[in-house]
Amino acid sequence: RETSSKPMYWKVTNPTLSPSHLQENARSALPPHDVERFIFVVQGSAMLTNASGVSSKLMVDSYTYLPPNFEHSLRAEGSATLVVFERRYASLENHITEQIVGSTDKQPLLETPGEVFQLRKLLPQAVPFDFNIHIMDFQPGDFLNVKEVHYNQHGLLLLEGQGIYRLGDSWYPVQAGDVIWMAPFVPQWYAALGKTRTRYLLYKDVNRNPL
Ligand code: UGY
Ligand code: MN
Repeated sequence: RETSSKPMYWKVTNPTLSPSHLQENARSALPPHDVERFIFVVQGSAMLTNASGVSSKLMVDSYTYLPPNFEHSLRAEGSATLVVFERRYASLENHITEQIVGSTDKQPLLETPGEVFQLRKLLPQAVPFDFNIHIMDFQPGDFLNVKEVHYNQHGLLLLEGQGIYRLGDSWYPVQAGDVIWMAPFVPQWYAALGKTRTRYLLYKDVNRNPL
């Protein structure tokens, strides 16, 4: 099988069209005021240092959540490819979020009533968090049972595999490296094809009144 000899998620950074990567020693700036940040490593590694000088090395498949106004710097040691989500934090009285560093493989599988895909969530399902990142796995032939419609938006990166994404009345063949943005209330459905597992990473806004 093509994936067995290649590093995890290699297809994301070796797509048909040339992707952009962080160069060696590249450094991030801070996000704007009140903006939270989530970083997931797809290729290479990145060194995260906080204001007290504490560093953690983020390897492929690991991630960090950085609360709004959390001072940090991020440096790519070699070339690296990161997925970065940023949004203006929807604050709630008496709630704060804290920095999180984790990796997908350490997150437990969650119940998915009525569905067959495997689900992990990278952030706590707690009220202070105004979004979550889901990692969803489908075996070839698996599909979403529910044709979903919901107020939440999604940002999706296909990490492994291939299949068909239905958005409204359009049907898209998709493969590792492809990205989808789903607006609120867009009917959505996925079926996994091919011979290898599909894994995708999915941003979802949660825990806030959408009105
Ligand atoms: O949680 C979700 O909304 C997820 N099941 N949606 C999706 O995969 N398009
Ligand atoms: Mn959905």
